[in-house]
Amino acid sequence: MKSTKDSRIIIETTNPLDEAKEIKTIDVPKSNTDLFQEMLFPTDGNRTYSDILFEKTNKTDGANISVSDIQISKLNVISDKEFANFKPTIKGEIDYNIPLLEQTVNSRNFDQLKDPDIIFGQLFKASADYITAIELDMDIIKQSNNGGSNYKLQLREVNYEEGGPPEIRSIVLADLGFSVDDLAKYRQADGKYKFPLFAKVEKDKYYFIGIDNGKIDANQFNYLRLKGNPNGEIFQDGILAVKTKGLTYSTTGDLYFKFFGIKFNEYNGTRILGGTVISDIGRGKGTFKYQPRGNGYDLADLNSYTSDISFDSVKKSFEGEIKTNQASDFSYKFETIFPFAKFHIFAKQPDVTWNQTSILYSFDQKNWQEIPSIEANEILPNEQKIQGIQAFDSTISELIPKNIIYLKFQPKNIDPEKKSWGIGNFIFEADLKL
Ligand SMILES: [Ca+2]
Repeated sequence: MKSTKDSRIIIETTNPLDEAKEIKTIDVPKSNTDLFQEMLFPTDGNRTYSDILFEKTNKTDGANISVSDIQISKLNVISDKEFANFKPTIKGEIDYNIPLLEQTVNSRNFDQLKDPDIIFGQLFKASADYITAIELDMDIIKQSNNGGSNYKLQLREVNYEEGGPPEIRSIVLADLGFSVDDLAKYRQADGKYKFPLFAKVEKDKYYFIGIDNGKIDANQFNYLRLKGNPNGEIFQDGILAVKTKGLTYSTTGDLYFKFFGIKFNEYNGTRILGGTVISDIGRGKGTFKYQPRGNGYDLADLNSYTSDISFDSVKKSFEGEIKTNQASDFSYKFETIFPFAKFHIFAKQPDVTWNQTSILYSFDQKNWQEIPSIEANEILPNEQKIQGIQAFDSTISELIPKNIIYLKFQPKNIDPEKKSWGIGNFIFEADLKL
């Protein structure tokens, strides 16, 4: 929860008979980011409660409070005296805004994008494994009605050895389309433009970030004038590059840029993936629960993925493309901290016309077992009935408790007529021994 002002709320369980039982009254400090709150509480054994009520103790204190991602777990206790021994919940919180590499001199204008069919930008050596955003500095040169067509901000692979000629490759690792009219939403208070662009990269390898104006009618009255440093010697780990008609040319100078990356939560050196909650439920038992959060960075939680894999935040689904002679798969590695002997998978096919999916699990990445699925019927909110949708709802028990499990997702019995495959509403849960 977060609040625009210091405030205080009372939290109660209630039911339709208006019977209420207070869980806790808590102070909610002013905060720009969500603060995690955990409460252990007994219910009244003779009553059934159906709702949780959050209420400000002073309705007129002017604080705007938001509460999100509420979870309730049933605890394995007999008396609330046992609450004293509970371990605090471990949550995977990721900071997506860690400053990485930057070059902040912006004294020179670069006019390359006023010519048609240009890809122009910066080669750089990646300084971390993930990129989440890039900030650029530019002037928008436009005539009144030219706002509609799309530029593309692209992160591409390059062939480059220091000192040699660069080659910007055709493989686009991540891209973001935007029109001149969209730019206002990326504009920062200091006038720079910060674009969200997620990519998993290899540290110490060179990449290209730049803008493709191929869809724009570019000329001296309609272009993006990028800014940077005329002295290319100051930033050593990269150069400016232009690609046109399939050929790459290097040019003197470096852009103004700031890259941002990710920092995962760790617990005793183990990375906790973003959508994870590890909870104590009492008497030596705990639960591990993971589900993608749909915040645009869900690929960061994957252990591996082929370049065609994307996450659709609206459909809450991973999607891959089926192409002849090209692998399409992704995998998770879950480290549960505490051992588990039983786990549960829940998932379903995002679209019944897509190719079905195999989910395999392994504890050593050598022996893989397929997780069974069924074909279910689903009734949509508009009462349309869908038959034969692939669904996973499986519990698997292991004799020897494990701390690490790998899950691999790939298209099942490929039908070459189908272009897409994927998985939606995915949840992984394990019963932990604390
Ligand atoms: Ca340079």
